Amino acid sequence: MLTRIDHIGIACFDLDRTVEFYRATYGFEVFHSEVNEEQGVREAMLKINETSDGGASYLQLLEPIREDSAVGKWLAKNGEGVHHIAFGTPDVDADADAIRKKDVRVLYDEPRKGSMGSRITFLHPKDCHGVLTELVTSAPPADPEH
Ligand code: CMX
Ligand code: CO
Repeated sequence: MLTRIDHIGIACFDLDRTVEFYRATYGFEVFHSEVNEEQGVREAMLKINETSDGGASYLQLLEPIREDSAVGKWLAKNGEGVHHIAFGTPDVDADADAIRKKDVRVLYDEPRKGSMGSRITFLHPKDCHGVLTELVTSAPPADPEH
């Protein structure tokens, strides 16, 4: 079951300048940043609020590290802007399977690695009224005994 807006993915040419815009304009700070080689992006997660399902909502600022990545190609065609939305779920495998049965193309056979150890998959924008849609299950909280 999809229980929150996990994040909005925003494509930008210069991650550091875009982070600075969000800090200076709204006061949002970087909660986490990483490079996701598989997705071809350098990214910053800005935490906006916690959500009633125990998760949180973020802005995900994305700068391509390769021109032929999904974000690199999209930026070349469209310029900067909102690239995708992501819904959070406790069980991305189950939700992806259920949505696949509704004749919506799920882009990956199995979820892949997303921000902060999450597992993610995507739905084809052409099957979602023009919106590239991500499903995400956060990593479980770290075990305090280890
Ligand atoms: N939002 C809406 N429509 C989009 C889109 C987007 N982000 N990206 C592509 N499209 C549309 C294009 O406009 C195009 O439509 P037209 O045929 O009408 O022009 C069509 O989809 C095909 O687009 P394309 O430019 O030929 O691109 P591809 O088919 O090569 O790739 C997609 C599109 C969705 C399969 C690819 O972007 C993808 O695999 N995305 C998932 C992975 C991803 O986005 N990773 C980055 C984020 C990582 C993260 O969130 O952690
Ligand atoms: Co995302």
